[in-house]
Amino acid sequence: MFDRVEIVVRAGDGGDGVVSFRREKFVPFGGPDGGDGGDGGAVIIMADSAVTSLRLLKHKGFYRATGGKDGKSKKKHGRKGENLILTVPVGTVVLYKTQIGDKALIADLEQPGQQAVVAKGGKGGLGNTHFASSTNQAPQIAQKGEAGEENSIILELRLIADVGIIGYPNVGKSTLLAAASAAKPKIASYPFTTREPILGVVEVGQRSFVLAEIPGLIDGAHLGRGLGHDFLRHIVRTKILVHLIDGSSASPVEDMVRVNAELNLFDSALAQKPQLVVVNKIDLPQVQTRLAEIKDAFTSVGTTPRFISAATADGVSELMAETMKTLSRVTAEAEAGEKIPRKVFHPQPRGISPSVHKEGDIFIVVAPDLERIIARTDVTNPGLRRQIERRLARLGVSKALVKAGVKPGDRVRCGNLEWEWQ
Ligand SMILES: Nc1nc2c(ncn2[C@@H]2O[C@H](COP(=O)(O)OP(=O)(O)O)[C@@H](O)[C@H]2O)c(=O)[nH]1
Ligand SMILES: [Mg+2]
Repeated sequence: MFDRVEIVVRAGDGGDGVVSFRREKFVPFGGPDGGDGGDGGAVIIMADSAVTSLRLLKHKGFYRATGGKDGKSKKKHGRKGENLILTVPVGTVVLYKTQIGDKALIADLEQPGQQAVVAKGGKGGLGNTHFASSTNQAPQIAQKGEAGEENSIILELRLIADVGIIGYPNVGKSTLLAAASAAKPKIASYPFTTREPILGVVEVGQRSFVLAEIPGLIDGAHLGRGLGHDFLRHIVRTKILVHLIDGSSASPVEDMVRVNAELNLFDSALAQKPQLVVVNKIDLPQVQTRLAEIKDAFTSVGTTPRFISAATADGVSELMAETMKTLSRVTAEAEAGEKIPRKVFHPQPRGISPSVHKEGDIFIVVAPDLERIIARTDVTNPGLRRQIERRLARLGVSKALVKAGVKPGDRVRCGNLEWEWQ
């Protein structure tokens, strides 16, 4: 199953510290120079919104991070082991499996990028340099690296439905869910008063979505017979609905209209969700003979139905492929719609922006920031002069001067700098 996997994770061992002594020409007894071992890599579980299921992890699989390398002589430290990062869908719950079969929660990865360390890397051992003392100048001891942690963990994906199946009782919602996913809903005898929708993961190629049967909604559900909080959470989250209709019903179109009216009474937001209208039970002979008639009836109310048999799975995979496509489109549209135009803050130049005015024949540039710079500059230095001129251009002073009517040969002043305009 892809919504729950159990794996064993093992962090890398720390590298060993080393016993070694300096060897130098003409120095008969060098001091200790054994380097430390590197720390072992950790195993980290990280939520990633690009990952949609746990199926890339192997059930009962073994995942390990690399160990640290041993230290070397000349005080060289061993290289650290690399962390192993396993990416999982957002909404994954991480649990420890303890010896007595208990499960302890490690983390609930609800945000993209959220991480949980599930096995800590072993610390690298210290080299013999750390053990030198006044009484022991040639220590023959170094630490071994620590072993990396090993844990059995369980990853569970808390599913939230993307697609809901709606329709009257007995139209085949449970049957469709079972045909399209690995979920095992009760068929026919399923109590309509359920407070939790039955969920299944539907895989279409490399992608997947969560499909939920929404029972109990119709049949006066809008009258407020207590639906659980979980239930509501799921139906609010669904992005599209598969509206299932029994082909053997006296009037399939009327069924659709009624269910939609009921839906609207229950929650108008739910009624606004895009629907794929699906006529079920086409394996029945009495439905077979009416296919064209049913199709025409739907066409006359502006709807194009799909035809399936949930019982024989005829048309189910095609329907799921279309559902996946519609879901992707609706999701993309919703995301585009959420992009509220952000207020753009244009960076403002610090201080007061420069202004230009004329005093007699001289154009005066008032630019406090620039004046401060000019005051400290040797304005007779042509290199610095050019720099200041470039700065004036950048600050828009040159433009302002032109606008003020400056002509080549006019005098321009800024602070204690006066020059001829060119
Ligand atoms: N012949 C036929 N029977 C179906 C089909 N789908 C569902 N059924 C039957 O219709 C009854 C109600 O099905 P169920 O899935 O429980 O309907 P739900 O109430 O909408 O969940 C059961 O007896 C199913 O076996 C179908 O495609 N063809
Ligand atoms: Mg059912």
